[in-house]
Amino acid sequence: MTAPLQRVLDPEGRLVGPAPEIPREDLRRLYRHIVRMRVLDQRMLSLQRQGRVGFYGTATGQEAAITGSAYALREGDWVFPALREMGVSLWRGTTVREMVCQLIGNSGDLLLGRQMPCHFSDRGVRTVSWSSVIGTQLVHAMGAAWAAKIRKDDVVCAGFMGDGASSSADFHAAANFAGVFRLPVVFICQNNQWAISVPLAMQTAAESIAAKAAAYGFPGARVDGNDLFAVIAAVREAVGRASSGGGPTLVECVTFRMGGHSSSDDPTRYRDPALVSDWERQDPQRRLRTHLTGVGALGAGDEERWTQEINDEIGAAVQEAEALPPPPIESMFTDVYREMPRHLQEQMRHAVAMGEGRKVEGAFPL
Ligand SMILES: Cc1ncc(C[n+]2csc(CCOP(=O)(O)OP(=O)(O)O)c2C)c(N)n1
Ligand SMILES: [Mg+2]
Repeated sequence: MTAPLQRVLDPEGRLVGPAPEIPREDLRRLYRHIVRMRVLDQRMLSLQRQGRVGFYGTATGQEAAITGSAYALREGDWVFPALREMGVSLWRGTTVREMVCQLIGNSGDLLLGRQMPCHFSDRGVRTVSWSSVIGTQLVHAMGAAWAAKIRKDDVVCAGFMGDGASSSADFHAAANFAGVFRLPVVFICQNNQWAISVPLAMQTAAESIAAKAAAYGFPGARVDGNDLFAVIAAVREAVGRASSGGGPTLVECVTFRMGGHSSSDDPTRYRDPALVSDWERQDPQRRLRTHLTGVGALGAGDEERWTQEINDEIGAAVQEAEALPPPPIESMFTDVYREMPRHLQEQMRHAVAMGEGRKVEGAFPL
């Protein structure tokens, strides 16, 4: 049987279940974060269209799932993201400037220009580097959770994935091990209905993604991913279970990717616009705004003021980031080995000289 969809805030912004405990000031911060993510997406996609960054993947429509998960995790927990979770790093304190530098891949980039744009991570806020290869981060999350368990650290690892990733072999390996060893891991699936052009119905014959947890012997929750409160409640419960030795949970956040898969995609070629309009009515931002306005947590002018502040923040970040030079050529070689092997030292010498337009005697060492 399909797990019921857990919902606290309906699409009209009415409470239809018990709301998780959230201080009023946090409610305002959470809403502001959703606004920040959305504005950032628009601004970064526009930079991409102008050729100022190479690639971008928006999370528009999925902000509640991302923000709610970030809020429910504890500061010391580790995050293993996929493409759409830059908002988790931002919630934890990564700056917009650092993010823009990563998109450009310049000398201000924490990742030294080594990752594709949007393939973001920041050790300072415990988000771990990931690869484009779908699902691999889940095995990493499971492995880190295993280490935490062995070391008796009270750390929960959150492995994020899309609906497409739930079909990967790595999902199976991670979930299976996590179940057998009762590891402190939470698998969070942002089921946005599409894996590029492949719709959910072509992705799996399972009744839901949450249902897959049963096969691995741990609970699966299926929540309305456009409902911030439902996401917070489910991820909180999962983090509590993991932290108290109860093992893993799979949380499926049912949501929708409002834009293309990435800046390289044109979803109008495979997706009915009526479906997009349907999901517009479920918009996570609007429903939270309606609710918060109704309970007096959001005042007249708050959103406008925040949008202005966020736009100013992004404008300044882009200006500062675009003024930075590329990473130094040496950074292709450094920060890989503790002691750089001799042939790499030689290659570095050649590369630096070539960058300066100098000739170096001798053959390029391979
Ligand atoms: C193993 C592997 N197969 C295929 C791809 C190509 N690819 C990149 S993103 C993507 C779809 C991912 O969909 P989903 O997991 O639902 O995440 P979403 O992009 O919707 O957030 C695919 C198939 C890949 N990166 N890795
Ligand atoms: Mg998807």
